[in-house]
Amino acid sequence: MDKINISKFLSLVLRHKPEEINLDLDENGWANVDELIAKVKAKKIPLHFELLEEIVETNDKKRFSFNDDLAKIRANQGHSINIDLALKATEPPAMLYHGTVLKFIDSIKKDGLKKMSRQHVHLSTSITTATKVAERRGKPIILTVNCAAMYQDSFVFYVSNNGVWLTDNVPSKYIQF
Ligand code: HQG
Repeated sequence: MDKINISKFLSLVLRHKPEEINLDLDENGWANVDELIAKVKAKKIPLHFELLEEIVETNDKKRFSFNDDLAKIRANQGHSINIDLALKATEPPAMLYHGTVLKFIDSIKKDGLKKMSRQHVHLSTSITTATKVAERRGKPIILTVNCAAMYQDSFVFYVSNNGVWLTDNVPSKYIQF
């Protein structure tokens, strides 16, 4: 298994299915590094600490972080399991972007952006990033979110350690289609 595939497996166990390797995550999503390595190795995946460090550093989206003493690791965002990232509420930029595809547009016009299977709606600071997010699903459609108005109206925003903006939902009236 190469680095990319190991990284994908780490996304799976740190965001969605820790039970796949019987991994314990604390309420803030942290796993013990030694336990993670041992349990991944038990699946015949050749992980060791130096490789884990390399994956954390070189991951294209900086998906993972260590704590200060490198004893714990977690995914920065994107969880479907119920954990509390314990991020600080932060004032967002006036505009953020969300990349999606045509088949979802009617539903988004009606219900706004919903978190679907994840813990938050994910928003990007750049159109380029939003385009990449959308391209996973097809021809990109970029929605512009009026975060200044949302913030004015007391919606709460967070920014993950890797620069993804997170919020609970975005009603349609704040979205420019
Ligand atoms: C859509 C990846 C119908 C939404 C990416 C999206 C990102 C609705 C999909 C991160 C809807 C959810 C997150 C509504 C939203 N009706 N469809 N009311 N509201 N949707 O994957 O933002 O590689 O959960 O437009 O790059 O696509 O995993 O969210 O198409 O950063 O690190 O429902 O995941 O990062 O899909 O992607 P997702 P997302 P990683």
